[in-house]
Amino acid sequence: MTGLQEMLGIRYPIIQGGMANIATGAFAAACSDAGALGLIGTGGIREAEGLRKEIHILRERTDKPFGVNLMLMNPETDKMVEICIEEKVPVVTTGAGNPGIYMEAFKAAGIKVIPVVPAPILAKRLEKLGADAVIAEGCESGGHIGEMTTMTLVPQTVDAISIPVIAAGGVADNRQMQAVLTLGACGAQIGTALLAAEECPIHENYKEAVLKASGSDTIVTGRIAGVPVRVLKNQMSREYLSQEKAGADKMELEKFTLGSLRRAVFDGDIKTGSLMAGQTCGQVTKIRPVAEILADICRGIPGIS
Ligand code: TUI
Repeated sequence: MTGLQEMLGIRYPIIQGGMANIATGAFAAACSDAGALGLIGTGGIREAEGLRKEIHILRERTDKPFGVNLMLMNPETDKMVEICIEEKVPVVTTGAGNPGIYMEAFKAAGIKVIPVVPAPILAKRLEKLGADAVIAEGCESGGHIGEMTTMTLVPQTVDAISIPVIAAGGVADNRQMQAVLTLGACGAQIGTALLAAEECPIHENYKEAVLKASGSDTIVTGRIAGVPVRVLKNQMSREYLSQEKAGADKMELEKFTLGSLRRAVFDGDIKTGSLMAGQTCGQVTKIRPVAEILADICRGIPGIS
């Protein structure tokens, strides 16, 4: 046991990434059932009540612990916080911003709060505000990322705070799991490796693209003009980068990417869609059930039954 299993009531020290548009109630239920902490991702939910629906779907399918990942750039976040409290969600993780203003409300409701942090300084601030743990996410991850790598971020965050640290970014197999435990993490958050899960609800074309990709097939868009996001190289991301380099402003680029994640996830448009994926895509080579992926990552780790 690493302590994370006890803290969250789960079999494996693994949290499923709260991937926007992908981490539905049904997928989170499959991950919780298989022994991880499943998360419902709010990044793609347009109206707050949609979150309540996903929570109900999850609860119909499993009675295992789960959480909600609040993507803080979502304009519906205030309402979603209320819904998490009303629905007595056991764990909330946050991403893409500082959840400081919500901490008191979560604590008062007895909800465990685990913010995703891209830097040790933010981990320190959130520890003071009562975070129960943090997820230190390195820039190997897919989607919105910070500057630091997992290799540097995890040990520096472990040294900076006394609450548990969960590693994210670059963990997709047993060696990487052992490595982040060595760096002082008590577990890992897994996103990219779960894109290839049988139960993962993304379009077949997206899955195929992840299976085919090598570790050097991702790029980061938005470093100059917007929000840094790691995606697979394709027509869309190459075009974005060249427009960005040519000096396009944030508004123009936003127009260009509008709806692109949904196009990838739902329509399987692998040319003009945003296929978010981390650098571990180079290790993901077959479609397997979630239970098998988790068991493989955790094989041989002490205290796992
Ligand atoms: O949030 C993520 N990954 C995401 S969110 C997302 S949806 C999206 N779609 C289009 C454009 C942008 C996002 C896809 N992937 N990971 C957690 C994460 N949080 N990464 C970085 C951060 C972060 C950044 C700044 C957390 C806190 C933060 O704080 C700044 C501050 O206010 O101190």
